[in-house]
Amino acid sequence: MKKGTKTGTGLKPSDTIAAIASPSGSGGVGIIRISGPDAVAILKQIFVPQNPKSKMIPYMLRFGRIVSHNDSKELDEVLAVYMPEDRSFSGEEMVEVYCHAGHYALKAILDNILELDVRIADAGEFSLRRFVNHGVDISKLEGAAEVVASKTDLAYRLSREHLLGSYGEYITDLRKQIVHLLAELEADIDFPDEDSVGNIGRILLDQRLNGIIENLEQLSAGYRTGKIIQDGYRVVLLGPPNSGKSSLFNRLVRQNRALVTPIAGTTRDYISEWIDIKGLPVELYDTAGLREGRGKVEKAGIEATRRLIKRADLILYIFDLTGRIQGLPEIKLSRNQQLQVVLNKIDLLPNAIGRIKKWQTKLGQDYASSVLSATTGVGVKPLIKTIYEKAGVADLTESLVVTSHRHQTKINACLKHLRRIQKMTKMPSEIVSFELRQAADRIGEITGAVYTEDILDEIFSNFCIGK
Ligand SMILES: Nc1nc2c(ncn2[C@@H]2O[C@H](COP(=O)(O)OP(=O)(O)OP(=O)(O)O)[C@@H](O)[C@H]2O)c(=O)[nH]1
Ligand SMILES: [Mg+2]
Repeated sequence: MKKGTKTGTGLKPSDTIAAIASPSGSGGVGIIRISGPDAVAILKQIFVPQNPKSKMIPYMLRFGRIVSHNDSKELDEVLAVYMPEDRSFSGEEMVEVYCHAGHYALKAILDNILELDVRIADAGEFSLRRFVNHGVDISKLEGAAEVVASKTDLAYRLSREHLLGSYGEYITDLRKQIVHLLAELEADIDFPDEDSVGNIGRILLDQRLNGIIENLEQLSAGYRTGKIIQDGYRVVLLGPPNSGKSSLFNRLVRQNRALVTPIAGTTRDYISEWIDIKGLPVELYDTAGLREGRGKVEKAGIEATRRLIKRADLILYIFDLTGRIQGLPEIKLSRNQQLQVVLNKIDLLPNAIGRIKKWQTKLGQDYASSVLSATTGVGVKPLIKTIYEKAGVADLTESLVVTSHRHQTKINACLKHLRRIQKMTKMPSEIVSFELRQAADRIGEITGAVYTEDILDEIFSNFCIGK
């Protein structure tokens, strides 16, 4: 396993790679990217400019045809551009070809390129090369991937912050503080003295440490919110047959997405849709519930519901207010999961106070209930507010937020080492040094100030192909 620092890595690639960079499906324009020392040479073999006298000038688009390299058969009309290594995304010679977006046009051109001395790019390989050649902060590159994946405006704004680098700068600064502490400590490590801890002194060490730990703890605490904003808050609808799960689902997603019929057992397979509650991305699931299933299809549907329950953040358990008053079935909730009871069909019982009370008595104090009508929409707004409150997302307007599980793991690992020093008042200087170095390395792995090949693989393999 190679270890490296930002400059002078042994990772510099020497081959040329290509990939389709535009998303699959239909659209206006498809993009093919080529990066590496032979990018221009490859283009020359397959591109015939409209104007034969036109020259290859960096960043100037040229119109022409892509032809098959072996029989000169025309594959598409395209625009092509060349970017020199000092001014390209990957930090290598790069070419982009803008062709018609259809899958077959793109594939024909790419196949044609891959028959030359070019390899298909791995996921995230253009970004990896950018990191290796330009030393760009990894958290920025991950921010770019988050921008693409953003599900609401708020998620987009957060990921932009990561992309623009203020988050990475903050992390870099925290690491600098640790490294600085380490340097001061090691200046005098040849004269170990248990009480003074190098030439810093225990009191000063503790003071500095506490400050860093506090900042890291704040970052770590924001992760729950960051994760929800990035990945979404998962809400699963459960309840007896015919209680109105699908009706409520349709009401919340504002379209007739799920089948609704008076027949019990209408929904078998679950469906899901995204909704946006004040920037909170909610992934809502309509399910078959947990009824005793008869038949293979029913059973499979209920099995799927069980799996969904495990992954839910919030369960909305829907009862028909007018139906038989019953308790909740046993559902094992983990520490972070919540359950909210919904009493539906209030429109059928306008004066239902007595009946609502009976339901609440049966269900017990633990479960607050929302009373509403999926059909008329009465009481749905307060439910939406409840969902938002249950998600418990902090106000994010100003703080820097951790959205990535990888970063959170590194921050916590860093904290673990720093807390060890904090806890042991009589720690020999060498051990303090060791823990500080570990802490600095872990947090350095967020931005790529410190990395191993394995870490890079893990990070960039999660990126898209062509990114
Ligand atoms: N009056 C009234 N009827 C409702 C309401 N919600 C649902 N219904 C009716 O109740 C019946 C069942 O509704 P669904 O939404 O299909 O119920 P479900 O829980 O998805 O049912 P399954 O998928 O079969 O488990 C349909 O006839 C709906 O029109 C409501 O708020 N008021
Ligand atoms: Mg249903």
